[in-house]
Amino acid sequence: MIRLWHVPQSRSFRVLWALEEIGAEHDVIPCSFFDRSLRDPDHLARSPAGRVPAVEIDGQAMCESGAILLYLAETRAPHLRVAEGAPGRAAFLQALHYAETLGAHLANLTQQHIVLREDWMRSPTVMRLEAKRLENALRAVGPGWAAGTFGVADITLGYAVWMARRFVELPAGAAAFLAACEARAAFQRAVARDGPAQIYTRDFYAAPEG
Ligand SMILES: N[C@@H](CCC(=O)N[C@@H](CS)C(=O)NCC(=O)O)C(=O)O
Repeated sequence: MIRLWHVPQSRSFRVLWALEEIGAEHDVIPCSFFDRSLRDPDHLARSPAGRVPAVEIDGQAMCESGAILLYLAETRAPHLRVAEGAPGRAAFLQALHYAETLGAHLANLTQQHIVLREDWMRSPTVMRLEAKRLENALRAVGPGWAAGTFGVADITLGYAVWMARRFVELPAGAAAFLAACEARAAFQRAVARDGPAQIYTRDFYAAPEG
């Protein structure tokens, strides 16, 4: 049995979506950023930084979403990854990790717009710069970008683009890529199971004029 500690809209959505794609039996343990449960010693034993996702899988704890997705593919769904030595492996790895380039800007924008609650704490310059850098990074993403066929790299990227639409107008290629992700039945099932919004309560967070 796989157990997933999950906060709606967070990176644990990547794992939720992957589990739906695979059809693997699992339990979801809903968590909150607001009740300090992620700082409990039990949770810190699973995730030393006190974050989500955390999983128990095959008798071990894991807490890095990219590693969890790759492990799930290797152990349960080889069609969702490109194997070592197979054609397309380099593009697959590139896409899997390019999601982190997008993720760095998303984390900064989330911190500026949402985590910092008072205007005096925020930097309009950082908000504009991060939105611009996110938009530029998104220009590399297009339909079938990851490896030609759908796999876990599309999940890491798809989640990032899904979040990015709250901060920037998506370039055409990224919008088409997201539309393909959103059309997947497994994505729709994961959205239905995600839970009430905890992070993003607005559809769009515009950068301040400057
Ligand atoms: N590299 C980790 C990052 C995990 C992470 O930062 N998760 C965020 C939610 S998206 C979190 O739990 N934040 C809570 C905190 O920082 O206290 C991954 O991809 O799984």
